Amino acid sequence: MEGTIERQWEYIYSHNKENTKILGDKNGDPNCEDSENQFDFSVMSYNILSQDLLEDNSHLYRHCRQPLLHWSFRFPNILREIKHFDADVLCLQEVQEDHYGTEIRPSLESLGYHCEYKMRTGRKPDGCAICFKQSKFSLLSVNPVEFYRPDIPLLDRDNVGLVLLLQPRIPSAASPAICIANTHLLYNPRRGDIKLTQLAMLLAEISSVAHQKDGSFCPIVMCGDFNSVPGSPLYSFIKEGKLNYEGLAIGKVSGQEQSSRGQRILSIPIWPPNLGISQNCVYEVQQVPKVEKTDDNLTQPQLEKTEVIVAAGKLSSYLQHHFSLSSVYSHYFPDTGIPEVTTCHSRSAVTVDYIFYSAQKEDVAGEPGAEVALVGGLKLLARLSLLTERDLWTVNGLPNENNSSDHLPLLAKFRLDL
Ligand code: KL2
Repeated sequence: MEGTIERQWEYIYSHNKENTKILGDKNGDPNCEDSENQFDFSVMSYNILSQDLLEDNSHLYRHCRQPLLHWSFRFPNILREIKHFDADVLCLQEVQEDHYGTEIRPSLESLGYHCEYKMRTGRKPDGCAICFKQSKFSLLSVNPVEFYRPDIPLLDRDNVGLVLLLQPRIPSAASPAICIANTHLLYNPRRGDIKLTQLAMLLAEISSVAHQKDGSFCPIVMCGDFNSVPGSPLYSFIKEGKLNYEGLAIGKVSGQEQSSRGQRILSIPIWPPNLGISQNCVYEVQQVPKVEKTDDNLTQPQLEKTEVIVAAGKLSSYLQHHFSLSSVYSHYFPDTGIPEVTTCHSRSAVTVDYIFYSAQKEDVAGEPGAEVALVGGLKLLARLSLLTERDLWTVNGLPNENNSSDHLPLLAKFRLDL
């Protein structure tokens, strides 16, 4: 018997008595009640470890007893976990196509989920799925993103993303849509140039999907396995909305590897213009005047709103995006400073999975010029706490008898104030 580890719910917003109803039902979940002026929903991000990749990388799982690695053992465990947590939205990675068709989709549909799936391009038969409770949302649009581009040598990898626009089902009043994005970025620790470009492509798609008629963005949740660690340049770019990558070695981007000896530094710009994505991670529109196309002058309408002031000629080593995104997790346990991990096998134990969200601004609301762009805000109500590497090795690492992936599921509860 390997035992189990309880993961605790952490209530982030429970101090506000006015807005949070009595906490704690039988599962310890905050009591979520939708009303005319609020909509609560939960999101899970979970890399479920495709059987195909498990078998390709079997050296990572030598610590596991063989029978625990069979799909026929793993799937019932994964489904049990999903059922138990009962999230309104599931962002799953490493969903193997045949398992999706024969088992995953039918099982989730019978639990009341509507499922959308985007398979990787190329030979590996896995992909990303977003499933949502049909009782909570209706589907407005499905937007798959392929990061492979036959016309661009840099983009020769088969990773994908999936972006859905969902309409909350609420009793009466109108609610904005919610944009849910899911991705699994390239693993290769040395290829930060590709990872950053894949991220930019996902952000551009989110921009176009979440964009509302009045020029603002609806609330955004961006989940996935980013194959990058907290504090890395890629991670900081997501959170800060800007990155000066001048002189940065491509192997330093994701923080997975320490040494950058003999590595190329990122070229300026990172991706070629024919990708059609600007340095601020939006699709370039054809009708943009030609003057804006010179090397040193990347001025675009969106850039005028930002406060980033850079010397002329250096602008092009800056990446930007328009969302202010927060991370559900803080990546370290506050009392001990010990890192949280989202994946753990015989070669590594780190955080690479995230739930990012556009946070409601309590203090700066209405302050002119404080925002890069107007993005609809979500309140983080609660998260399911992660574990330390040491915790996980007490149950023989991952996968184990009860946790059947080499990743842990991440879980957050959000509130949208209407
Ligand atoms: O890090 V992961 O596991 O998000 O859990 O994403 C990739 C890796 C996934 C898809 O490519 O397969 C795993 N060494 C270790 N892990 C690898 C390797 C490798 N060489 N190649 C792929 N993966």
